[in-house]
Amino acid sequence: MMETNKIRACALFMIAALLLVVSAWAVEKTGLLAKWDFEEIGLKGWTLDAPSKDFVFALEKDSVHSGKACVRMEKLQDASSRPGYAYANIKIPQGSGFNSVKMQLFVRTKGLSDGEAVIRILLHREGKVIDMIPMSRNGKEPFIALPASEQWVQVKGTGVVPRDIDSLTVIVASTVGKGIVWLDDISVEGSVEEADANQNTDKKQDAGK
Ligand SMILES: [Ca+2]
Repeated sequence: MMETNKIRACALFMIAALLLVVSAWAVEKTGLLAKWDFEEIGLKGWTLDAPSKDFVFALEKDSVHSGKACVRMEKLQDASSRPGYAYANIKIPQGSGFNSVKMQLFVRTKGLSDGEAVIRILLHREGKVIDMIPMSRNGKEPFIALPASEQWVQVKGTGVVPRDIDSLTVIVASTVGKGIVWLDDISVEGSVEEADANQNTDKKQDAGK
């Protein structure tokens, strides 16, 4: 009887150990690629590309979401063929195998309607832009539309990316309208998601039929 109990205990231990190994193996591989809270680092990493002074991208110390600073993007004129944008490059660690990118940020706006300011993410391979990531909720539009809100709101976007990309460019732009966007606590995370990647591929194939 004693021996049977020992065998049972041993079998249970082995099953528990096996489950632990399987669950560890199934855990997603994730990594933070970039984070901007605009505190000590300020606007380091961001570049403004605007043909006139009608487009502003600057640090703001009032009404922040976190700490003592956020960023203010302001479009002073409605009519402009090329208003401008601000961008930041992010390197993807070699061999990470990331096939999904998640972006989170906090935003508030003044004077702009839903979607008049957007965030786009460009994919690069060997120094060349190869695509934009569809980041919207339905996985089709190649941007995150920023909502009109005078209070801070969290915005999230997730997109599938090829495993062999080497960098991303995050672009903040205002398409139409005249107004202000404040951004804070922007983070970009890469992950390896087997199931999701397959589902999204299926969706794309369905959409193409
Ligand atoms: Ca902050």
